[in-house]
Amino acid sequence: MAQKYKSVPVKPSEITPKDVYLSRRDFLKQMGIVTAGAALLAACSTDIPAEPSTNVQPDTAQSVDVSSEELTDYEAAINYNNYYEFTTDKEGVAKLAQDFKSDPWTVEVTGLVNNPKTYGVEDLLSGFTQEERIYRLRCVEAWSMVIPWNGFTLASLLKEVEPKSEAKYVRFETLLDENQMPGTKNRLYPWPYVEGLRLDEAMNDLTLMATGLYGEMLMPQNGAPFRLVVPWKYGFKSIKSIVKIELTDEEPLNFWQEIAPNEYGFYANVNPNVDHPRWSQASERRIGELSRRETLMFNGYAEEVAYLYEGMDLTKFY
Ligand SMILES: Nc1nc2c(c(=O)[nH]1)N[C@H]1C(S)=C(S)[C@@H](COP(=O)(O)O)O[C@H]1N2
Ligand SMILES: [Mo]
Repeated sequence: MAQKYKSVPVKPSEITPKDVYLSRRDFLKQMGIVTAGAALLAACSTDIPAEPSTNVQPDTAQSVDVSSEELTDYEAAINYNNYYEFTTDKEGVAKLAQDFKSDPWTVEVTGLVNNPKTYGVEDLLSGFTQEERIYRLRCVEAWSMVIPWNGFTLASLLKEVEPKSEAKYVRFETLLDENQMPGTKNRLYPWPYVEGLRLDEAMNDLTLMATGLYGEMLMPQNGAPFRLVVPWKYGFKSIKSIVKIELTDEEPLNFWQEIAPNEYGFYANVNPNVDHPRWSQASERRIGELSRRETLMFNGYAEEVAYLYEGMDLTKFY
């Protein structure tokens, strides 16, 4: 399969503009752009996904006039963070998270390792080589972005703690703090948020511990101070605000698997040929574009990661 699927590099034109991605509210102030997007969507609504995208050229914007009602719909479409600890309302996360305390912070690295260690913020920011990585982020809900992250490879951290030979998986845990995270008072969800990777996936060079995006420190709604980014997997694998990393010999049960095992698997590799039980995964809505894109095998990172799944039947749900 490594030869069957090729990697597709992110082109500069694919990068989700910072204003679209980060400060949705500020972006709205550029009314021309916003209204143009809304107008075009209203004009050709039949084949447009429920949540329209945004990146209409400013030139076009000048010539289009729409009402403010459409603006509201448009804002609902792009005010987008998934962070259920705050709220399930994508538009509400940024505001609820604005006072989140991400410093002081510790990340405990424990379990089947020779050198367990608890890292502070400075240890992680200065102890590992910080890089910029431009990655696609493909949510299981079939929308996507392209984001320039800052961070260091998870591999560099794992090498320092030295996984034991019995270690086969890595389990990650998000902070659970009811006082700061109002969504966690909802007992219907199995808090804390947990994710997991196979150790070889965790050691892959693409797997990033993100500390920032667009050259700035991570914002709380994006998972400050440290979050995982696993670009070939659906977005829910990219767990936010990590407090604990544990090396184990058992496959961790992740948050979404626990909630709906028939809909969310452990591997959750982006795969256009395996649909979600309730929707197709063949295409996606790229934030900033008007028409849908075809979803790429392994989100376009096959060359880097297909070897990890040799022998697995990729037509099956994992
Ligand atoms: N702790 C935690 N991590 C999380 C989530 C969450 O609800 N809680 N949502 C996930 C989902 S579904 C996606 S698509 C991405 C979204 O990341 P972004 O808001 O930075 O774009 O975060 C992932 N990490
Ligand atoms: Mo997601």
